[in-house]
Amino acid sequence: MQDRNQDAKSETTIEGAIALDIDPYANEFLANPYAFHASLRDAGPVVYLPKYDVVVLARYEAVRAALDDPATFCSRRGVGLSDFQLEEPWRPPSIILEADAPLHTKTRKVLNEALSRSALAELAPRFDRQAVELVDGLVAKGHIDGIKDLAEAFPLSVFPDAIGVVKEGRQNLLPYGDMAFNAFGPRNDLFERSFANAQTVTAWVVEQCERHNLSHDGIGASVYAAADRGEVTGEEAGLLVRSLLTAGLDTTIFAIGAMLYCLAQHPAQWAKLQAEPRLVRSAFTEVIRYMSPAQTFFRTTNSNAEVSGIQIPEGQKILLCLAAANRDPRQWQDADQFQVDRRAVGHVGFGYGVHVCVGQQLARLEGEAVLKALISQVALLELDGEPRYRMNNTLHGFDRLPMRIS
Ligand code: 4IA
Repeated sequence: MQDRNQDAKSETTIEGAIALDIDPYANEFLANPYAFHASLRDAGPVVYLPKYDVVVLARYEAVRAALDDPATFCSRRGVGLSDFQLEEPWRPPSIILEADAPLHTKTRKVLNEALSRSALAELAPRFDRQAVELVDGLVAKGHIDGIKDLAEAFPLSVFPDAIGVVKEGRQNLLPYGDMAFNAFGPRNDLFERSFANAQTVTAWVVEQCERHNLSHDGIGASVYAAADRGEVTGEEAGLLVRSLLTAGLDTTIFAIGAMLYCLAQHPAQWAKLQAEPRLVRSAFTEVIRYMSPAQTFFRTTNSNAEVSGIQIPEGQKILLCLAAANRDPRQWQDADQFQVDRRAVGHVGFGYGVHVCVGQQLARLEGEAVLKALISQVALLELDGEPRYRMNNTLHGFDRLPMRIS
């Protein structure tokens, strides 16, 4: 299997696609992707990367069209570089992310329900209160690490409780997310290093997904309630809770980190928000467009396909560069400018189509709670040291954000 894959690699070219010698998993790219994104977009609508045997779509229209055609661009062969039809995945596949209809339709309905706006409404007051409390404490400190002290601290203080996860062992959640998001890329150093404690971390997460380990009133319990109604099996409910724990924490941490960075780097935008707090919603949307936490996802062609007149064979891995699409000047005016009052709706930072982020209302609730607390409690927000990127094969954002806050 491995060898056949290698042979295929050396022989494959996509006629009409521009081949580029760019490595989207090199440190330079991951740390500072934007110039590379422009090269990918400008080379043509369909780019081919021989190094990984992947087709890249980086223009907004092309990315959105692929996401809108899940029958052709399928998810069940994995949404990372690895083709589950050729290689064994690192864990049993997600039954929502790495699934197509009809399985996906069934599981999506369950999480849609568990994460619906009405299901989340009762969490909002607690999120708002916790955010104000946390931010007040940080203002008292004056100097903070925006990542540790806020971007991580806030989601960790609300999300595991909202799902209903036990307190002991929660330190496993972030390493698990790091593994999962690295595993969508190649087996490079980042991947290998994040898997150092894979056994322990994975075993803990899997165990916390069992019904008896979850609180009775959390989102996890409502997923199991769907199993009681016969919508999924108990085993499937456990896998869906695993999806929540995989997808729900690193993403919001990176988003809040990006938000802090954007506000600190754009004082006029921060001032505009302070003057017009009703902009919190569009501001958070703009953060996701401008600095998309999940930069890339793959699809696999389920049949021979055509994109912009270029023939793509069945079984081809397609790298969708969401972050590049979100700054495509063909779609966005002043695409590289961060504007809190922009109509950024339509960005693909949460994906698009049937797989669009099922947890985005929860993510927004968290992001907006933090932003509202900043607006009401903070006057000055600025960097006072070098930010450091947190390197990951899929997520882009910060590891350290020294800030002054008062
Ligand atoms: C899952 C796209 C990303 C946020 C994501 C990661 C993992 C899962 C879903 C979504 O495990 O189902």
